[in-house]
Amino acid sequence: MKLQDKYYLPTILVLIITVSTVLYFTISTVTGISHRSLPFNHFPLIQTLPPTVKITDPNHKLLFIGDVHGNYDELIQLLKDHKYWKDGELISDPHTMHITLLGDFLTKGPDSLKVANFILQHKEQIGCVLGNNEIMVLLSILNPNHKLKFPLKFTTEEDFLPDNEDDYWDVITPRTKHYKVAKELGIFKLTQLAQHCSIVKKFNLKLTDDILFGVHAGLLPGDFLLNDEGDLFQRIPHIISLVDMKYVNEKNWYETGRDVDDVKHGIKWYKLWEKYYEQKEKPKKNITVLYGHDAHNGLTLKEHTKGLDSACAKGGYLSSLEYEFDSEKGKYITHLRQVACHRV
Ligand SMILES: [Mn+2]
Repeated sequence: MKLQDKYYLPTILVLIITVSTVLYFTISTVTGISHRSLPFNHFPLIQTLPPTVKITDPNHKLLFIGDVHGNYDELIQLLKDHKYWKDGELISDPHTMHITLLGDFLTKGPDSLKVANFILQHKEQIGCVLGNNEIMVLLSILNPNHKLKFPLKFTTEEDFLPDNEDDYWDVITPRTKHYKVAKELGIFKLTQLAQHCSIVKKFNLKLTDDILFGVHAGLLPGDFLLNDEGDLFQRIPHIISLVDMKYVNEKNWYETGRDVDDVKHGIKWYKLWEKYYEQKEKPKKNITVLYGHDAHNGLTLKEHTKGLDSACAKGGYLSSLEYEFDSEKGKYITHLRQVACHRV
C-alpha cells in the first residue's frame, strides 16, 4: 500500500527519531557513554602528588626522561640504548625498572598520539608528570571557548593560579598546537592520561634514604616534605609554579614566573637548592629534583637539581638520567644518555 503524500514526511521524521533514539540508548548501554557521563562534567581530579614510591630492591632502576615533545622514535631509541627494549618491545618488569617522563611529552613533534598510546599501554612501567603543554592540551579540550575560568582540579587545595593571575594569562591560553593534539588524542585518552600522570612524583630510595622528585618545571627546598624529612618550611606550591616556573622571587617563594622580569628579586629557582645545601648546618636529607621545561638552559646537571630538557623539539637532544644502586659503593650512581633528535 502506498503512503499518501501528506503522511510521507512525518512518517520519515518519526522513523528517523525512533531509529536514532534506539541507536543512542543501545550505544550508551553498550559503551557506558552517554551525554550525561561525558567527561566534561566528570573530568578526574589530577593528583598533585601521589603516594611516595618506595624503592627497596637494589636491582630496581629508575629512569627519568626530559621533554619528549611527540618525538616517539627518539624516545624508543633512548629506551633501546638503556637496554629497556627487547624483541621489539619494552621489557615488562615494573619491579626492576621504572620510567618517569618529566612532562611536555606531547605537542611540537610529529607523534604525540604514539607517545600517548605508548604511555597508556605501559602504565605499570611508565609514569609521567604533566608539563605546561599537557595542561594546555587539557584546557583546550575542556574549555575551548574560555567560558570557564579554570576547569581543571587538583588534589592539593592551593589554587592553580596565584593572586597575580593576570601575569599567567599566556600560560593558560591554549594555542593551535594544543588544540591540534587535543583533537588527535580525543577526550578519552586525555582523561586516561590525566588519571595516570600527576604534577609531581616523589621517590624514596630506601637503601640510602635519599629522596628524588620528578616535576616538569621545578620545586623549592621544603616543598612536599614530611615532618621527619627535614627542618625546612614545608610548603605546598601553586600548580602553575610546578609546571611553568623558571624564576622565583628570592624573598617571596610564592612569586614565580617564566621570565626574570616576571618577579621581583628574580633568580633561577634551582639556585635556592644550591644555597640551601651550602649552609653550614647540612640538611637532613639528600634531595634531588629532576625536571625538564628549560630547553633554553639545556642539560643542566647540578648536585641537587637535574635539568633534562635539551631541546629535542628544536633538533637538540633527548636526555635521560638513570639511577642504579651500586652495592659495592653502597650508593646510587647515575647514567646519562642522550639521543640526537631530528628537526621536523
Ligand atoms: Mn615546558
